[in-house]
Amino acid sequence: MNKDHKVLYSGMQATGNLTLGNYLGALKNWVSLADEYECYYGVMDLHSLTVRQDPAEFRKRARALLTLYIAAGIDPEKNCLYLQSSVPCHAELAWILDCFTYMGELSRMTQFKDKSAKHADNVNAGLFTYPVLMAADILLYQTDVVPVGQDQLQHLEITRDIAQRFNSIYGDVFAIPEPYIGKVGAKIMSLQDPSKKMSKSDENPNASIYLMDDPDTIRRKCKRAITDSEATIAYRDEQPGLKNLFDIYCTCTGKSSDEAVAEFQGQGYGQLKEAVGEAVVGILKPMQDRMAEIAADKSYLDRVIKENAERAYYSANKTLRKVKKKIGLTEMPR
Ligand code: ATP
Ligand code: LTN
Repeated sequence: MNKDHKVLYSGMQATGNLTLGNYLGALKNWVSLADEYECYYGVMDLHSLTVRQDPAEFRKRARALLTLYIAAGIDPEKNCLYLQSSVPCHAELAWILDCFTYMGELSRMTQFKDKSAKHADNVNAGLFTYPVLMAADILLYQTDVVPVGQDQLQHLEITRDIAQRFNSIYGDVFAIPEPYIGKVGAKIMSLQDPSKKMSKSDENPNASIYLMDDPDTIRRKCKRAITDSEATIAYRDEQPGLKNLFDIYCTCTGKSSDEAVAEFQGQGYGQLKEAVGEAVVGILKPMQDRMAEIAADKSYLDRVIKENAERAYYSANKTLRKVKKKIGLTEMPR
C-alpha cells in the first residue's frame, strides 16, 4: 500500500448477485487505481443489514465478495480489502456523526425515499441513517477520493457536509473527500430493456449477466439481447440495444467503438452477439476460476481477512481517537 499517495475509499454491499454492470462499472476500475492511490475497499456488510439476511447465506456472501475483489485483480498486499464489520470504528463513528446530522438532510436522500417506498413493510432506522454510516466509512480513513456511481453522489455530498460541519467546530479533523469520476464511465444497460441500467435487483434473469453465470448461460443471454429491426451496424443513441452490446464488447476487449463498428461492418446482429458472448466469457471465466482457487484455500482467505482488518483498524482508530478527544469523550487511562 502506497502511504505517500492520496487515499481512495470505496466499497460494495454484500447483497444480491453482482452483475456484469457492477464489474465493468466499478470493480474493473478499482483494479487500475491501485498504483495511483492508497486504496481501501470495504465489503459493506453492516449496510446490508437494512434488509433481513439469512445468517448462513449472508456470511458466505460477504466472504465471496471479498474473494471476488481479489479474483478481479485487486492485490490484498498492496491494497486494504476488508469486511466493514471487522473494524468496530465504523459503527462507533457513525453514532457520533448521527449527532451531527439533521433529520431534514436525511429525509431528502433519494435512495431513502426510493427504498422506503419499495420496502414499505421494513422502513427501519438503519435505512434512514444509512448515509451517516457511509460517511463514517469514508471519513475514518482521511479519504481524498471516492469512486462511486451517479446514484451515490448525493451520499458523498452529505458526507462532505457532515465533515465540514464537524471541522468548523473542532478544527481540521477530517479530510474532505471528492467524488472520483472514472475515465470511461461504462454504464451497462439491461439486455432486455436498454433504457434501464443492468441491475442486480432486476426481476428478469435474462436482463442481467451475473458474474457467476456459466459460459453457456452468458452466451444464451447475449444471443437473446434486445436490439432493433434496423439491421445496420452502428454505434449511436438511436440504437440503444446495439450500443449497449458495443459498450460491453469494447470494455471487455479494450477496443474503441470505431474499431468495433468497423470489425462488424457487413455482418448480422447474430455475429455481433456471439462475439459479445465470447468476450464476456473471456473476462468472467478466468475470474470465476480464480475465485474457486482462492475459496478452496480457507487459511489464505482467513489470513487476508485478519491482516487487512488489522491494517484498516490501525488507520481508522487514529481518526476515531482524534474525534473522541476533540468532542471531550474520556480517553482510556494508560
Ligand atoms: P441494486 O440493483 O440493488 O440497485 P446495483 O446493481 O445498482 O444494485 P450497487 O450496489 O448500487 O448495484 O452498486 C455497486 C457499484 O456498481 C456502484 O459503484 C455502481 O455505480 C456500480 N454499478 C451498478 N450497476 C451498474 C451498471 N449497470 N453499469 C455500471 N456500473 C454499475
Ligand atoms: N452505498 C454504496 C456502498 C457503500 C460505499 C461506502 C461506497 C457503503 N459505504 C463508502 C463508497 C464509499 C452503494 O450502495 N453502492
